[in-house]
Amino acid sequence: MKAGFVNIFGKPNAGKSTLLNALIGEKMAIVSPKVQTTRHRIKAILNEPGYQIIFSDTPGIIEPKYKLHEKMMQAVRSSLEDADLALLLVDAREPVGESHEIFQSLRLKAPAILVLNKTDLLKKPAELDALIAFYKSQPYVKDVIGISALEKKGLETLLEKILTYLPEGEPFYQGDDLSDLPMKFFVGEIIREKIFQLFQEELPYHTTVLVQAFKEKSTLVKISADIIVQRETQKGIILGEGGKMIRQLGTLARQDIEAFIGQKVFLELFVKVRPKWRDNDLYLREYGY
Ligand SMILES: Nc1nc2c(ncn2[C@@H]2O[C@H](COP(=O)(O)OP(=O)(O)O)[C@@H](O)[C@H]2O)c(=O)[nH]1
Ligand SMILES: [Mg+2]
Repeated sequence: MKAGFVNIFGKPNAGKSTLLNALIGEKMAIVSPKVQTTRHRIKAILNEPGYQIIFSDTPGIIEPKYKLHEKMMQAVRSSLEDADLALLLVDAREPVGESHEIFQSLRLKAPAILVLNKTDLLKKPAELDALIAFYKSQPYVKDVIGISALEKKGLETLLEKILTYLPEGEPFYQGDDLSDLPMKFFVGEIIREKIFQLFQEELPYHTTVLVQAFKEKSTLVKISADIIVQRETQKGIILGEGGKMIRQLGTLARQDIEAFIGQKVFLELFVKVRPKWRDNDLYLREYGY
């Protein structure tokens, strides 16, 4: 039996959350074309005969600008500590070596596989060669592989490579749970994803979601959630004219939550203004950061 923690690191937008979802075969982590969508460390468990892999998605590595960012980088650090294997994810279109400094600064103790993602977007396969050559010569890299997380290409080879570095051991988690995080967390994340989809520019970055209630009734699940923003004007935007935007948000989120939990959902959303919540320790703790 093999078992261990395989943690995914990389710059914002490299495709870390997409890769986690593709490896697990379920949507565990929200994805968006915007940077800094992922704020937590999200563990997802892959149970197969002969092995258990606990994958962790992490926030993209950035220079912290406010306290929320510091919490996000703490999530990255905790993933560094328990990694048995690191997947260092790079957008294959980036200039050779652009992520190199970040990876060096991680001071990894675990072995690392360098994963070049988004190869579907390269025009010529030769474009990969320079990247592969560069990273193969770095001491912290054990192996290099090109994949497309979006098109699920190269994932079987990646899994084989992962298994060669996975330690022998008994499973860390029993049962068939996909994650160590509660359902409330995933519901909040789905709502956050829709906010990233529907609203432009800075608004999603000023927003968080707190699921207040998740009650299983006989025929449906009743969920109520607060959408937290920093300013009154932002509340107005989320509500929209005559409540148009929040209704649309509610519908999109409800559909995905129903698909995720496989049950009918009644979803209630409230918008609350909490000035400067991103820099307030008490609020950050209350909202799960
Ligand atoms: N074309 C292409 N797009 C990808 C691939 N992987 C991720 N993306 C896209 O890149 C964007 C960022 O992905 P996400 O997983 O949120 O990146 P993260 O910030 O590293 O977690 C999203 O729009 C994804 O659909 C890939 O292999 N090919
Ligand atoms: Mg992400």
